[in-house]
Amino acid sequence: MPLTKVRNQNRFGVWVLVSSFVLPLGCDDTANVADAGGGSGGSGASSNNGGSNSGGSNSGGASNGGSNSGGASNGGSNSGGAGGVGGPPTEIAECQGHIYACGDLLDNDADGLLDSQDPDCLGPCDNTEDSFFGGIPGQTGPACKVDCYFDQDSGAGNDDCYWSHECDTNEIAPNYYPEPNNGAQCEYTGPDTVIPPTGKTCSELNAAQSDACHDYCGPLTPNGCDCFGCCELPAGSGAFVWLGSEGVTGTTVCTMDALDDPTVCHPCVPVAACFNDCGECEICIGKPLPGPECGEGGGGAGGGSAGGSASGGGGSGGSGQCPEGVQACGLAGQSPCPAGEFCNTGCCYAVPQ
Ligand SMILES: [Ca+2]
Ligand SMILES: [Ca+2]
Ligand SMILES: [Ca+2]
Ligand SMILES: [Ca+2]
Repeated sequence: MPLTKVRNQNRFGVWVLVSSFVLPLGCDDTANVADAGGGSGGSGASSNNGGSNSGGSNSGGASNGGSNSGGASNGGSNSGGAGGVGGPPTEIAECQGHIYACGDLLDNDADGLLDSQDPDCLGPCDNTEDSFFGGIPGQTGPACKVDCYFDQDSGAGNDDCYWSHECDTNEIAPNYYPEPNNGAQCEYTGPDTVIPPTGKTCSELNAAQSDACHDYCGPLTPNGCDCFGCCELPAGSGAFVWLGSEGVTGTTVCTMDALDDPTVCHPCVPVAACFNDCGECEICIGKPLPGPECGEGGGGAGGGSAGGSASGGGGSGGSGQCPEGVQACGLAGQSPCPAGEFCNTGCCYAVPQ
């Protein structure tokens, strides 16, 4: 699969990862969040407790859901949100049959943001709501080797994604990032190093991963990250850190507050072959939500949200928040993902099996 297709596929597959300063909401759904841009949203001036919501018709371009005539909203004071973070997920999101902190419908770190709403949650296979570290034992894999970071296991058998930090130019003395805890074991020795069991060089693996890797790990990979957990944080900064960072003694995890500290959030070089870039109108970690320039539908889709009988899943937004046919999620007024799917930086994708 060519890279372009992959990017398309993932283009908006995004966790609802928003920097804390644009997350003024508590757990109340929807929003009168008039900041942070976003579309002009549902025009549904509804009232609480059963007000009928006329819903937002997306005027911005081809919309999957089209104009939504809205449903009766039970609780949403959907004021026609001018963007802002959407309501909480309503379905448990499993990770290969397991339920972790970022898919359990609980606000585990009590910051008012639940699962995919929480900027520290990078998918249903993330077991920490208070850091970027996945927190699943063994998830970071054996020394040097990395497979799809956003699944539950530490092997490439299920995802066919192959990389080694021996290919990362940061793996040099004295720090050996992004795996300082393994010292010189993963030392970078040049782009022609062959990585078993692939028989391919670092250069080749950087240039191409298999279709199976793209198919499995692509929908799991948040905007701004490669499939091996090397992410631009915050989005737009040009700085990349490895989510699996554990410190030189294996005792620290990377958080939003520590992004500038390489001893905690270790630098990495993203793998081009499976990098999901952060598009201008996408939801990305640590970046303000898409603004009006992204189309009126930016935050608009779907009237009658918030537990109401949301008729119509809402348009996908004129901004092209998601690829055609993929439900948008995460912004004010957008419906939660259905059962069996999770909200990955703005789009609903099937949970990993
Ligand atoms: Ca949770
Ligand atoms: Ca939380
Ligand atoms: Ca996390
Ligand atoms: Ca795997």
